[in-house]
Amino acid sequence: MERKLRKPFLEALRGKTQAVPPVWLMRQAGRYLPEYRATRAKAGGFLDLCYTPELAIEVTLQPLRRYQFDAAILFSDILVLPDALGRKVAFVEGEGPILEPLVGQADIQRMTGEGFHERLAPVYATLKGLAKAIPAQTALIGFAGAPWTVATYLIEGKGGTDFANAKAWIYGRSADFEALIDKLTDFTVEYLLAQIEAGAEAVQIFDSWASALSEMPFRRYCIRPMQTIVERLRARHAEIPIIGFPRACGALALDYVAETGVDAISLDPGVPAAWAASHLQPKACVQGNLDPMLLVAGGKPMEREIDRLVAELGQGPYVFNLGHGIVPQTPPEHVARLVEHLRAR
Ligand code: 1CP
Repeated sequence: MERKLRKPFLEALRGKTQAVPPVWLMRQAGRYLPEYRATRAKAGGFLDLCYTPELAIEVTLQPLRRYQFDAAILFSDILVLPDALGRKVAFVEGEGPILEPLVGQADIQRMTGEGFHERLAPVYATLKGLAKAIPAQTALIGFAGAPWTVATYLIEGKGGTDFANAKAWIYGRSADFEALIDKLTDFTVEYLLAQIEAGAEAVQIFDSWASALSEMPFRRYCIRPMQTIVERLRARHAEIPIIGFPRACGALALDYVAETGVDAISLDPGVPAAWAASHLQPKACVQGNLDPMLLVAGGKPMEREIDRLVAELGQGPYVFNLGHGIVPQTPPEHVARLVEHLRAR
């Protein structure tokens, strides 16, 4: 208990303002680090990297050796969940993930969850190893994709599209879509509970494609499943803080925070800091939201923006982060500068 209470990242998530904002960065392990690229090459496929605890532990620890981050995030991917549900998932170098698209109800029924935890056992083993390996002040984050975002990959077969097929399900085959979301919600809860039992001290749920939904489907397929996830995790592990990342959902962030009951909301770069401070921070810790491209640029423009964000958000519970993941062309020394600048203020 004492060990947990002293971690600044967990304290901030629990609503306690920290003198220096705790910091970690989405995709802090990844292709911008030469040591990641070397381990990745050794692993063979990307999924092999996720499912080999020794290597997944190694790449999780790589950024912690370079930078004083307050949290480590499990190295894995949101798409191990569909993989563990028996869908074909492939990661093509330089192209991102490719899945065999779901066609209909029969495909949904085939996702029975048989062998689910067995397939994910290496992920739990990674968390157990990390819980022992990370520094005492560092918190361990587990994560999953939100049902809507995972559903888009299942239906479209890839990310970042116009989501025409997923929306055709929403608007034309809502019973099928609902069944899919319910199933993903159930397994996401199962998966996160197992991560917590393996040592995750906080969890983040990534709804990266929340940006694609208009108001009513956002309420039904982003807010509602997240309410269920929060409720069920809290029922078993009330002490574990939950971070939601409904990326680029605009003013709907207000209802997302109020209705899901998340402990923290991770903000994309489009959210005005002063608005977040007055409208979101009274209800939840906020995390974010430096533009990842400013981290690529570095120098004074980056430092000024760090100062501005901390001035606006640092008066309340706040975790410093990017508004989205680190991009591969980021110079590692800019990350070092970010952390130094934040701590030297
Ligand atoms: O070639 C490579 O090495 C693969 C690049 C890569 C990496 C490093 C992928 C493929 N996934 C990851 C790791 C990853 N993914 C983490 C690790 C922990 C860390 O942050 O250090 C996390 C949390 C994720 C989560 C993830 N995967 C999200 C949600 C966050 C976000 O970025 O919006 C999403 C949407 C994915 C899908 C995915 N996996 C990989 C890529 C390149 C993508 C996105 C591609 C797309 O636009 O669809």
